[in-house]
Amino acid sequence: MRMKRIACLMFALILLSVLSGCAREPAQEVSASPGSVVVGFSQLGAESSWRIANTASMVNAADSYGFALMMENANQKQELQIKSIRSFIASRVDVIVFSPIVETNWDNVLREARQAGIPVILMDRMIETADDSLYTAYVGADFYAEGRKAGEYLIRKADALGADHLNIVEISGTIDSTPMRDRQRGFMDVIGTDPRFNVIASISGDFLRSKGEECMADLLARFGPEGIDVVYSHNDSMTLGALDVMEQAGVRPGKDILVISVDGEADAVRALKDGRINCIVQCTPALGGSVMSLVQGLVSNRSIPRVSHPVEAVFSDFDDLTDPALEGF
Ligand code: GZL
Repeated sequence: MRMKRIACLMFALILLSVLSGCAREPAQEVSASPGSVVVGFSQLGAESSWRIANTASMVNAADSYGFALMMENANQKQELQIKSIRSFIASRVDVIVFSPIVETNWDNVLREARQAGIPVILMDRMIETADDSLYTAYVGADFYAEGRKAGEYLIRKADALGADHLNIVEISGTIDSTPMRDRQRGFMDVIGTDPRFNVIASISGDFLRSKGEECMADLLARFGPEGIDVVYSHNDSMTLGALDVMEQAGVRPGKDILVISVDGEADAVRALKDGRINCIVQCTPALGGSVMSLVQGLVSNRSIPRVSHPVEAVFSDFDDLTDPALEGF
C-alpha cells in the first residue's frame, strides 16, 4: 500500500508540475524502502556552492535515515516554493521542510499545511510571522551572531593596524532573506558606534557570484580603489566575484582593501590562505543530519527542540592558516 501511495504521489507531483506549467523542477525522489517516512523538501535554488552543498547534505541524510525525500528546487522564486509546499500537502507527505528564500508571505500556505496536520521544519532561513504555530522547528545558523563575528574581526584588525578611519562597503545577500537581514544587523550592532568605521554603501548581490562582480565594479566606479578600505560580503560566491574585479582594477584584495566574507567554501578558504581574503565567518551547509534527526523525532512522537543552531567558527589572518584540516566545503 505504502509503495502504491508513493507511486501515486510521484505521478501526482509530475502531473501537477506539468499542468501548472511552472518552472520548478519536478520532484526528485530519493529511493526508500516501503513504509518509509516521506519528507517534502522545497529547496530555494542553486545560487551558490553553499546551497549545492546544503542540498547534498539533505539528500544524503534522508538516504541514511531511509526516508523518501520528495525534493523540488524553486530556482530562487518564492511562488514556486509555495507551489511545491501545496503539492507536498496534496501528496500528504509526513513532514515538510523548506528553506524560505525571503522571510515574508508564508502564512497562507503554512496555514494550509497546519490544516492538513503536516508539521513544517524551517531549514537555513526563518520566516516573519505573527503565528509561531505555523512551523514546528528551525534548523540553521544564527546569522546575527555571524554578523557580529564579522564586526568583531574588523575591530580587532583596525586595532592591529592602528587605523583611525575605514570606509566600508557592504555587498549584501538576497534582500529580505534572514542571512541578509541578520548578517547586516549583527555587523552594524558591533561597528556602528565606533567612529573609525564609515559604511559608505550597501548593495545587494543576491548571493550570486555574477552579481558580486557587478556590485564590486559599481562600487569601484563610484568610490575608486582609494575610497574603499573594507569589503564586507555576505557570502563567498559574491566575494570571489568581487576579488576578480578588484584584481582586474589593479587592487590587491586582502592588502589594499580588507575583505570579510561568510560561508567557508573551498575556493574562498584557498583565497584566505593566499591572503586575498582576510576573514571568513563560517556558515555550515551541513544541516541535513540535524533536520532528519528532527523528522525522526516528529514521526516517533518525541518532543523536538524549537531552534537548532550549528556550532560555527571564524577563520582569519590572525590564525595559523597552514592547518590542512582548514579546507572548506
Ligand atoms: C546561509 C544561506 C546563504 C549562504 C549563501 O545559511 O542561506 O544562502 O550564506 C546562500 O551562500 O546562497
